[in-house]
Amino acid sequence: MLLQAFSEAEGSYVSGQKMSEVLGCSRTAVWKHIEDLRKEGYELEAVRKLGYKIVKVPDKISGNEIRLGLKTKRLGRHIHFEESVGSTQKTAHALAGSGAEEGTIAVADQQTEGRGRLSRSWHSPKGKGIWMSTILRPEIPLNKTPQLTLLAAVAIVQAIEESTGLSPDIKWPNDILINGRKAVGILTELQAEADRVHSVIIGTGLNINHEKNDFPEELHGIATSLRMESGQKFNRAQIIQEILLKLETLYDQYLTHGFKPVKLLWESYAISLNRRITARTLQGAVSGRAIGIDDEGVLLLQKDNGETERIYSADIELEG
Ligand code: BT5
Repeated sequence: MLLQAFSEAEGSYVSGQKMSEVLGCSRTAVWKHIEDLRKEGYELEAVRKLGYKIVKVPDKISGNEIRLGLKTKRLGRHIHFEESVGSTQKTAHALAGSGAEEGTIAVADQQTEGRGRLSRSWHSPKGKGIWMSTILRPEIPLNKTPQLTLLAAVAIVQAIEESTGLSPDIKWPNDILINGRKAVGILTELQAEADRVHSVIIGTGLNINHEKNDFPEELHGIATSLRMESGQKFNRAQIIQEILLKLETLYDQYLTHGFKPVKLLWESYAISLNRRITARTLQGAVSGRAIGIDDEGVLLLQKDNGETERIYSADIELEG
């Protein structure tokens, strides 16, 4: 409740009077609540006659920290947080199935069975990253849903740029790389009937405060974190807020203006375009030049014989 008052104050001071009203206690009892916040890791500044203001939020994501200062209208307004969970995708599927509102997020401090595409696993250690699934309910045909993976990738890149000054690249369809190593994976899953999308669940795994040895041996050389790339630690809740804000802005734009503006942004961040690549699909490997994505988000690969192949789903290897 007290945090709600700080959130509404949008970074300015909350007076003792206001706090005692919100908490329904005497002004002298307010300090006890302030002490509780300090014990939880909040740093507060007190100024006579003005009251208190939060100057530092602890690196926790239990819901309150995400809400405090969140600037979105819909996304992240309902937060389902768990310390440890199998997979936030699973939680979000259950929430979506029982009617959760658009914008609901499932987030955890740790995942024990984090997953990637094709049942691959996603390493999600405690307290190091963002393991989050966002429920969207767009009224779009099924074949357009891959566009949302690309949209999410753009939003996350923008949020990383804004929060850290780093310059990530997107590798089609769902990897975000920094200096060639993977910092983010996106997993988009659907609840749909033949002709109707009930929900799109966008899973985001973002490595933030890992040091090299926080990754298992097999990921050394492949994976990286924002900390490893910048030498700085980051507040995860603030990055979640930034992701949700960018995601909401782009998503609203997408719902009114379609995929075109997202596509242009996506292309500006893509490192997999205009290069020779090998796409490994379930049907086998195809090599050629990645010449673009079409209006549905499908990758267009020009083979050596000049034919263009449409790639719907694959792992991409960049050559040269
Ligand atoms: C992905 O799959 O990149 C999608 C990952 C999505 C994870 C989020 S976390 C929140 C939500 N809940 C879930 O359970 N999942 C989502 P894919 O393109 O298949 O890549 C998986 C591959 O990335 C693995 O086989 C490893 O090689 C590598 N990998 C695993 N963990 C990683 C990590 N933390 N950082 C970088 N690479 C990793």
